[in-house]
Amino acid sequence: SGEESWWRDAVVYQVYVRSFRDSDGDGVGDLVGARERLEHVAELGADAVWLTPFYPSPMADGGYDVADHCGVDPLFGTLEDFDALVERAHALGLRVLVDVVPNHTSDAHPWFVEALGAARESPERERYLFRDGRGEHGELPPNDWESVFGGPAWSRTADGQWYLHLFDPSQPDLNWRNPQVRADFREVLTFWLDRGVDGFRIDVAHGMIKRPGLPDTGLRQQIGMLGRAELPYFDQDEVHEIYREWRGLLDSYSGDRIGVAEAWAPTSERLARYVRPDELHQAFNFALLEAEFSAERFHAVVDESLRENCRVGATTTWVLGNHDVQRPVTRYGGGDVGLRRACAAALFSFALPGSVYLYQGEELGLPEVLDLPEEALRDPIWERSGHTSRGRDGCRVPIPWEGRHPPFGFGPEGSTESWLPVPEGWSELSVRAQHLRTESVLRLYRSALALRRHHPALGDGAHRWVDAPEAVLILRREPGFVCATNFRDEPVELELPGELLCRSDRVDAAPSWSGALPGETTVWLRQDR
Ligand code: TEU
Repeated sequence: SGEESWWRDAVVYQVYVRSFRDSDGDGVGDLVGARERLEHVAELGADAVWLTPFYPSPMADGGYDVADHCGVDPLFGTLEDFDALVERAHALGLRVLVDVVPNHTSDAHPWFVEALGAARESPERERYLFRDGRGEHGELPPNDWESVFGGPAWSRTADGQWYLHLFDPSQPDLNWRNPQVRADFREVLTFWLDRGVDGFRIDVAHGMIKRPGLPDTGLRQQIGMLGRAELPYFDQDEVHEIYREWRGLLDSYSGDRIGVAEAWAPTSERLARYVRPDELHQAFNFALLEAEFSAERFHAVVDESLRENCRVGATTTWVLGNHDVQRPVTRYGGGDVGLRRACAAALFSFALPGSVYLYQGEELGLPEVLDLPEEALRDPIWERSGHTSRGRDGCRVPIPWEGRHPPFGFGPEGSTESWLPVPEGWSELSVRAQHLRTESVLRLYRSALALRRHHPALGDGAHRWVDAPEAVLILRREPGFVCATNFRDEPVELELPGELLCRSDRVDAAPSWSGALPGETTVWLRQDR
C-alpha cells in the first residue's frame, strides 16, 4: 500500500458477484462467497478485484438498477460482509474497486418514487429527466431516442409526462445538470471511500450529460451504433466537469484511489479525454475486444490506443471480455480454435504496456453458454429486444469450482441451486480440475501473470514492433523481452533467439522452442541482446 500509481500496470479481476460463489445455498453468488474465494484471485496473480453491483436492487438489470447506493442487498449479504471482504482483500494484497452507477437509478429508488408522486417541475422531478410528450395530447415520446436495450428511451407516467431511460424502463436516467444530483453522488463516493475501497468502476460514464434541448438524433438505428456514432446522449463535453470534481475527491484521500470509466466513445481520441491528468485514471479500452483475431487489426488497435493515451500521459487498459459481451473463446470461433485464439490473445495483451482487466472465468477458458433454456434467461435485453437477442446471460453463468455435477461447487456442499444452469460438461473446466492438471488454461494464466509481475520489462512502459513475417506480430520490450504471436492457423518458421518463457498453446515446466511458431499461438522469450 501507499505505492504510487499501482494502477498503471495493474491486473484487475472482475468479480461478477452474482455468479462467483454462493455461500448460503440460495443459488446466487454473494459477498461472503466472494471473500472466501479471494485466494483464487490472489493466486492467479491479480492486483485488484472489481466487484459488480451488490447494492439493494429489484435486480431488473442484474443490480445495475440501484435502489440504494449506500447499502448491500440481502441477496448479497450485509455491510459487515462487505467490510470483511475488503479487509481480507487488503490482507491478500488485493485492492478493491466497486461499481458506481450514476447514469440512472432503479425505479424503486426513493428518489424516483418521490418524483413520480410529486408535481411537474417539482424539485423531486428535477432529479430525473421528465418531459411532456409530442403529438396533440402528448401521446408521443419527447424525441426519437432509443433505449440501448431496445424500444423507445421514454416511458409515460400516470399523469401523462414521460421520463427518459437509456436502458430498461425500470432504470430512469438522472439529471446531472441538477446540482442536487452531483451533491448526492459525492456522498455516495465518500461513503465507500470511507469504508476503504480503492476506487470505482463508473458505469456508463459517457452517458450522464445529455445535449441541451434533448434534440432528435435523426438516425434510424441507434443501438447498433453504440460508441461509434455521435449521439446527443453520449460523450458530451460537459460530462468531463463531473470527473474533474470526482478526481478532486479521490485525490483528497490517501492511498492512490482511482476511477475507471466504462465509456464508449466514437474515437480513441475522444476516449482518452476521460483520462486527462485532472480526470479519471483509466477508461476501458474496448478496441481489442472488438477486433477480429488478425495481426493487422491487433497491430492497429495497439498503436492507436497507446498513441492517444500517451498524448494525455495515461496508460491504457486491455479488455477481452466482461459481463456484457460474448466470452472470447466463443467470439474467436468456439471450440479448440476459439480457445487457442483466446489464450494467444490473452498472452498478447498481457505483454502490452498498460493494465489488464480480466473477467472471471477467462482464466478457465470458459465459453459462452449459447443454449440456456429460454425460461432461464434473466437479462432484460431478451424481453426488450422482442426475443431477437438472447441477451448477456450466456457469459454470466456461475463459475465451476469443483466436483462432478452442476453447479460444480458454486454453492455450499450439497447445494444444487444456481440462478443460471451450469452446463453438464464443465466438470473438467472447474478451478479444482484445472489446478490439478499440469496442462490447463488456469495454469497458463497463473504462470503468465507471475512472469508479468516479475519481469521488469512488462506492465507500464514502452514497446517496439520488430519486423515479422506476414500475419505475425513481434513485440519487443526492454530489457530483453519479446512477445510473438502467429495469427495464422499454420506454423511459421521464425528466427527468434532467446530463452522461451511461456507459450499460449501449452504449459510446460521447462518450455522448449523448436524454431517454428505454431499456428494461433503467442510465445514469450527472454533475450539478453
Ligand atoms: O453497460 C453499458 C452499455 O452501454 C453496454 O455495455 C450495454 O450493456 C451492452 O452493450 C448491451 O448490449 C453497463 C453495464 O456494464 C451493463 O451491465 C448494464 O446493463 C448497463 O450499464 C446499464 O446499467
